[in-house]
Amino acid sequence: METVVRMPAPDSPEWVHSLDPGGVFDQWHDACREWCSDMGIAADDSDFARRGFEKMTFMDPAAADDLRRRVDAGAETPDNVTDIGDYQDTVKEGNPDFLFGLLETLLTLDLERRVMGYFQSHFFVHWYQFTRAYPHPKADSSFLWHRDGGPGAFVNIMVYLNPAGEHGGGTQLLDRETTAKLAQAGYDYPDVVDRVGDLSEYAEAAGVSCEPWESAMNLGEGLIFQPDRVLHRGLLPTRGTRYVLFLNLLPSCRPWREGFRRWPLNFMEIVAGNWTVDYIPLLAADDGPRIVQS
Ligand SMILES: O=C(O)CCC(=O)C(=O)O
Ligand SMILES: [Fe+2]
Repeated sequence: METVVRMPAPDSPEWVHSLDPGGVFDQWHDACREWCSDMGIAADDSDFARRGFEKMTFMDPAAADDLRRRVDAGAETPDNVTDIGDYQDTVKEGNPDFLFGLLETLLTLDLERRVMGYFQSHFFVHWYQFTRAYPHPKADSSFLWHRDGGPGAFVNIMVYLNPAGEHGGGTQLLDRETTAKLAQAGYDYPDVVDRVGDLSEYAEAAGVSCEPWESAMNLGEGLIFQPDRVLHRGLLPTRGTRYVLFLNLLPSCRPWREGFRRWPLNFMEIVAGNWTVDYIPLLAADDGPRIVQS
Protein backbone atom coordinates (compact mmCIF):
# COMPACT_ATOMS: atom_id res chain seq x y z
CA MET A 1 0.00 0.00 0.00
CA GLU A 2 1.34 3.41 -0.93
CA THR A 3 2.45 5.55 2.00
CA VAL A 4 0.89 8.98 1.86
CA VAL A 5 2.58 11.83 3.73
CA ARG A 6 0.07 14.10 5.46
CA MET A 7 1.45 17.58 5.99
CA PRO A 8 0.09 18.94 9.29
CA ALA A 9 -1.65 22.30 9.36
CA PRO A 10 0.34 24.76 11.52
CA ASP A 11 -0.55 24.50 15.21
CA SER A 12 -2.92 21.53 14.65
CA PRO A 13 -2.65 18.45 16.95
CA GLU A 14 -0.77 16.68 14.11
CA TRP A 15 1.66 19.59 13.99
CA VAL A 16 2.31 19.36 17.73
CA HIS A 17 2.96 15.59 17.39
CA SER A 18 4.93 15.79 14.16
CA LEU A 19 8.12 14.41 15.75
CA ASP A 20 6.34 11.50 17.48
CA PRO A 21 6.08 7.96 16.06
CA GLY A 22 3.66 8.05 13.13
CA GLY A 23 4.07 11.84 12.79
CA VAL A 24 4.89 13.54 9.51
CA PHE A 25 8.67 12.93 9.78
CA ASP A 26 8.07 9.21 10.28
CA GLN A 27 5.61 9.18 7.39
CA TRP A 28 8.21 10.84 5.20
CA HIS A 29 10.85 8.28 6.17
CA ASP A 30 8.42 5.41 5.44
CA ALA A 31 7.56 6.96 2.09
CA CYS A 32 11.27 7.30 1.21
CA ARG A 33 12.01 3.69 2.21
CA GLU A 34 9.10 2.52 0.11
CA TRP A 35 10.21 4.70 -2.81
CA CYS A 36 13.71 3.15 -2.66
CA SER A 37 12.56 -0.38 -1.81
CA ASP A 38 13.50 -1.96 -5.15
CA MET A 39 17.08 -0.60 -4.97
CA GLY A 40 18.13 -3.44 -2.68
CA ILE A 41 20.08 -1.11 -0.37
CA ALA A 42 22.51 -3.25 1.60
CA ALA A 43 22.43 -3.18 5.38
CA ASP A 44 25.67 -1.80 6.75
CA ASP A 45 27.82 -3.45 9.42
CA SER A 46 30.19 -0.54 10.07
CA ASP A 47 30.91 0.88 13.52
CA PHE A 48 28.47 3.62 12.58
CA ALA A 49 25.68 1.04 12.28
CA ARG A 50 26.63 -1.03 15.33
CA ARG A 51 27.82 1.55 17.84
CA GLY A 52 25.97 4.55 16.43
CA PHE A 53 29.13 6.54 15.63
CA GLU A 54 32.37 6.27 13.72
CA LYS A 55 35.47 8.36 13.25
CA MET A 56 36.21 9.10 9.59
CA THR A 57 38.64 11.13 7.52
CA PHE A 58 36.66 13.59 5.42
CA MET A 59 39.23 15.95 3.90
CA ASP A 60 42.95 16.16 3.57
CA PRO A 61 44.54 18.48 6.12
CA ALA A 62 45.43 21.20 3.58
CA ALA A 63 41.84 21.38 2.33
CA ALA A 64 40.51 21.51 5.90
CA ASP A 65 42.95 24.31 6.71
CA ASP A 66 41.83 26.28 3.61
CA LEU A 67 38.24 25.85 4.73
CA ARG A 68 39.06 27.11 8.20
CA ARG A 69 40.62 30.23 6.66
CA ARG A 70 37.55 30.74 4.51
CA VAL A 71 35.33 30.57 7.62
CA ASP A 72 37.40 33.28 9.31
CA ALA A 73 37.40 35.41 6.17
CA GLY A 74 33.60 35.08 5.96
CA ALA A 75 33.31 36.05 9.61
CA GLU A 76 34.88 39.43 8.87
CA THR A 77 31.43 40.40 7.58
CA PRO A 78 29.46 40.77 10.85
CA ASP A 79 26.14 39.81 9.19
CA ASN A 80 27.56 36.33 8.54
CA VAL A 81 28.13 35.60 12.21
CA THR A 82 25.51 34.43 14.74
CA ASP A 83 26.29 33.75 18.39
CA ILE A 84 25.16 30.39 19.79
CA GLY A 85 25.15 30.75 23.56
CA ASP A 86 28.12 32.22 25.40
CA TYR A 87 31.10 30.57 23.77
CA GLN A 88 30.22 29.48 20.28
CA ASP A 89 29.28 31.19 17.05
CA THR A 90 28.33 30.05 13.59
CA VAL A 91 29.45 31.53 10.30
CA LYS A 92 27.33 31.62 7.17
CA GLU A 93 28.71 30.53 3.78
CA GLY A 94 26.90 32.46 1.10
CA ASN A 95 28.00 30.58 -2.02
CA PRO A 96 25.84 27.56 -2.91
CA ASP A 97 28.27 26.39 -5.61
CA PHE A 98 31.02 26.31 -3.04
CA LEU A 99 28.82 24.31 -0.66
CA PHE A 100 27.90 21.85 -3.41
CA GLY A 101 31.58 21.33 -4.21
CA LEU A 102 32.34 20.83 -0.54
CA LEU A 103 29.63 18.17 -0.28
CA GLU A 104 31.14 16.43 -3.31
CA THR A 105 34.35 16.13 -1.29
CA LEU A 106 32.76 15.05 1.99
CA LEU A 107 30.04 12.66 0.88
CA THR A 108 32.16 9.77 -0.35
CA LEU A 109 30.70 6.49 -1.61
CA ASP A 110 31.73 4.91 1.65
CA LEU A 111 29.78 7.46 3.62
CA GLU A 112 26.79 7.20 1.26
CA ARG A 113 26.71 3.48 1.86
CA ARG A 114 26.58 3.94 5.61
CA VAL A 115 23.86 6.56 5.58
CA MET A 116 21.73 4.74 2.99
CA GLY A 117 22.15 1.48 4.90
CA TYR A 118 20.89 3.20 8.02
CA PHE A 119 17.91 5.02 6.46
CA GLN A 120 17.22 2.29 3.85
CA SER A 121 16.62 5.16 1.44
CA HIS A 122 18.41 8.04 -0.21
CA PHE A 123 19.31 11.00 1.95
CA PHE A 124 19.70 14.76 1.56
CA VAL A 125 21.67 17.40 3.42
CA HIS A 126 19.20 19.32 5.55
CA TRP A 127 21.46 21.95 7.07
CA TYR A 128 25.05 22.94 7.62
CA GLN A 129 26.80 24.95 10.27
CA PHE A 130 30.37 26.24 10.49
CA THR A 131 30.96 26.65 14.21
CA ARG A 132 33.71 28.27 16.23
CA ALA A 133 33.82 27.34 19.93
CA TYR A 134 35.99 29.31 22.33
CA PRO A 135 37.53 28.37 25.67
CA HIS A 136 35.07 28.94 28.52
CA PRO A 137 35.06 27.91 32.19
CA LYS A 138 31.56 26.39 32.27
CA ALA A 139 30.12 23.87 29.82
CA ASP A 140 26.41 23.93 29.04
CA SER A 141 23.93 22.78 26.37
CA SER A 142 25.59 20.49 23.80
CA PHE A 143 28.78 20.47 25.90
CA LEU A 144 26.95 18.39 28.54
CA TRP A 145 25.71 14.80 28.03
CA HIS A 146 22.63 14.66 25.82
CA ARG A 147 20.84 13.04 22.93
CA ASP A 148 19.40 15.33 20.25
CA GLY A 149 15.62 15.34 20.03
CA GLY A 150 14.27 15.16 16.50
CA PRO A 151 12.58 12.98 13.91
CA GLY A 152 12.89 9.18 14.16
CA ALA A 153 16.19 8.89 12.32
CA PHE A 154 18.78 11.46 11.39
CA VAL A 155 22.52 11.58 11.02
CA ASN A 156 25.02 14.29 11.87
CA ILE A 157 28.50 14.71 10.50
CA MET A 158 31.18 16.76 12.24
CA VAL A 159 34.37 17.71 10.44
CA TYR A 160 37.13 19.25 12.54
CA LEU A 161 38.80 22.11 10.68
CA ASN A 162 41.74 22.52 13.04
CA PRO A 163 43.66 19.94 15.04
CA ALA A 164 42.84 19.02 18.66
CA GLY A 165 46.42 19.94 19.58
CA GLU A 166 45.66 23.54 18.66
CA HIS A 167 42.47 23.94 20.76
CA GLY A 168 42.30 21.07 23.28
CA GLY A 169 38.59 20.38 22.64
CA GLY A 170 36.77 17.39 21.22
CA THR A 171 33.64 15.27 21.34
CA GLN A 172 32.82 12.29 23.56
CA LEU A 173 30.29 9.57 22.80
CA LEU A 174 28.77 6.42 24.27
CA ASP A 175 27.59 3.54 22.10
CA ARG A 176 23.95 2.69 21.40
CA GLU A 177 23.85 -0.14 23.91
CA THR A 178 25.25 1.89 26.82
CA THR A 179 23.02 4.82 25.87
CA ALA A 180 19.94 2.57 26.00
CA LYS A 181 20.92 1.27 29.45
CA LEU A 182 21.43 4.78 30.79
CA ALA A 183 18.03 5.74 29.37
CA GLN A 184 16.47 2.91 31.39
CA ALA A 185 18.26 4.27 34.46
CA GLY A 186 16.55 7.63 33.87
CA TYR A 187 18.93 9.62 31.63
CA ASP A 188 17.31 9.64 28.20
CA TYR A 189 16.59 13.02 26.59
CA PRO A 190 17.40 15.46 29.41
CA ASP A 191 16.25 19.04 28.93
CA VAL A 192 19.07 21.53 28.64
CA VAL A 193 18.72 22.48 32.33
CA ASP A 194 18.89 18.83 33.48
CA ARG A 195 22.02 17.86 31.54
CA VAL A 196 25.06 16.68 33.48
CA GLY A 197 28.77 16.39 32.85
CA ASP A 198 29.20 13.32 35.03
CA LEU A 199 27.10 10.23 34.31
CA SER A 200 28.49 8.03 37.10
CA GLU A 201 25.31 8.13 39.19
CA TYR A 202 23.27 6.80 36.24
CA ALA A 203 25.98 4.33 35.24
CA GLU A 204 25.94 2.86 38.72
CA ALA A 205 22.14 2.57 38.69
CA ALA A 206 22.33 0.93 35.25
CA GLY A 207 25.16 -1.39 36.25
CA VAL A 208 27.32 -0.34 33.31
CA SER A 209 30.74 1.13 33.14
CA CYS A 210 30.58 4.16 30.91
CA GLU A 211 33.99 5.02 29.67
CA PRO A 212 33.21 7.54 26.93
CA TRP A 213 34.79 7.13 23.51
CA GLU A 214 37.02 10.01 22.57
CA SER A 215 39.73 10.53 20.00
CA ALA A 216 42.04 13.43 19.29
CA MET A 217 40.78 14.77 15.98
CA ASN A 218 43.24 15.99 13.44
CA LEU A 219 42.11 18.60 10.91
CA GLY A 220 39.94 16.99 8.21
CA GLU A 221 38.93 14.16 10.56
CA GLY A 222 35.60 13.89 12.27
CA LEU A 223 32.55 11.86 13.11
CA ILE A 224 29.45 10.43 11.57
CA PHE A 225 26.90 9.66 14.26
CA GLN A 226 23.28 9.07 15.21
CA PRO A 227 22.68 12.04 17.56
CA ASP A 228 19.31 10.78 18.82
CA ARG A 229 20.56 7.23 19.53
CA VAL A 230 23.86 7.89 21.28
CA LEU A 231 24.67 10.07 24.27
CA HIS A 232 27.34 12.59 23.35
CA ARG A 233 28.81 15.91 24.38
CA GLY A 234 31.27 18.41 23.08
CA LEU A 235 34.45 19.07 25.07
CA LEU A 236 35.19 22.74 25.32
CA PRO A 237 38.42 23.92 23.82
CA THR A 238 41.00 24.90 26.42
CA ARG A 239 43.59 26.93 24.55
CA GLY A 240 42.25 28.05 21.18
CA THR A 241 39.24 28.14 18.90
CA ARG A 242 37.69 24.78 17.92
CA TYR A 243 36.44 24.95 14.31
CA VAL A 244 33.87 22.34 13.31
CA LEU A 245 31.66 21.95 10.25
CA PHE A 246 28.34 20.22 11.02
CA LEU A 247 26.05 18.62 8.46
CA ASN A 248 22.63 17.18 9.19
CA LEU A 249 21.35 14.38 6.92
CA LEU A 250 17.74 13.19 6.62
CA PRO A 251 15.93 10.56 4.54
CA SER A 252 15.03 11.44 0.96
CA CYS A 253 13.43 9.89 -2.11
CA ARG A 254 16.21 11.25 -4.37
CA PRO A 255 20.01 11.13 -4.25
CA TRP A 256 21.54 14.06 -2.37
CA ARG A 257 22.73 15.92 -5.51
CA GLU A 258 19.16 16.20 -6.78
CA GLY A 259 18.08 16.96 -3.20
CA PHE A 260 20.47 19.93 -3.18
CA ARG A 261 18.75 21.37 -6.28
CA ARG A 262 15.34 20.99 -4.65
CA TRP A 263 16.28 22.09 -1.14
CA PRO A 264 19.21 24.49 -1.29
CA LEU A 265 21.19 23.67 1.80
CA ASN A 266 19.70 25.33 4.82
CA PHE A 267 21.91 27.53 6.94
CA MET A 268 20.73 26.56 10.40
CA GLU A 269 21.63 29.28 12.84
CA ILE A 270 20.01 27.79 15.91
CA VAL A 271 19.63 24.06 15.63
CA ALA A 272 17.77 22.89 18.71
CA GLY A 273 14.05 22.45 18.28
CA ASN A 274 14.10 23.91 14.79
CA TRP A 275 12.80 21.02 12.74
CA THR A 276 11.00 22.21 9.64
CA VAL A 277 8.69 20.15 7.42
CA ASP A 278 9.19 22.51 4.49
CA TYR A 279 11.61 20.23 2.67
CA ILE A 280 9.06 17.44 2.30
CA PRO A 281 6.94 18.85 -0.57
CA LEU A 282 10.06 20.30 -2.21
CA LEU A 283 11.88 16.96 -2.31
CA ALA A 284 8.81 14.96 -3.31
CA ALA A 285 7.85 17.53 -6.00
CA ASP A 286 5.45 16.02 -8.55
CA ASP A 287 7.56 12.97 -9.28
CA GLY A 288 7.95 11.53 -5.77
CA PRO A 289 5.88 10.13 -2.89
CA ARG A 290 2.34 11.49 -2.56
CA ILE A 291 2.03 14.46 -0.22
CA VAL A 292 -1.37 15.56 1.05
CA GLN A 293 -1.93 19.01 2.59
CA SER A 294 -4.32 18.82 5.51
O1 LIG B 1 30.02 20.14 19.64
C1 LIG B 1 30.11 18.93 19.85
O2 LIG B 1 31.20 18.34 19.95
C2 LIG B 1 28.84 18.13 20.04
C3 LIG B 1 27.82 18.48 19.03
C4 LIG B 1 26.46 17.93 19.24
O3 LIG B 1 25.99 17.81 20.32
C5 LIG B 1 25.65 17.52 18.08
O4 LIG B 1 26.10 17.62 16.94
O5 LIG B 1 24.50 17.08 18.28
FE1 LIG C 1 23.99 16.92 20.16
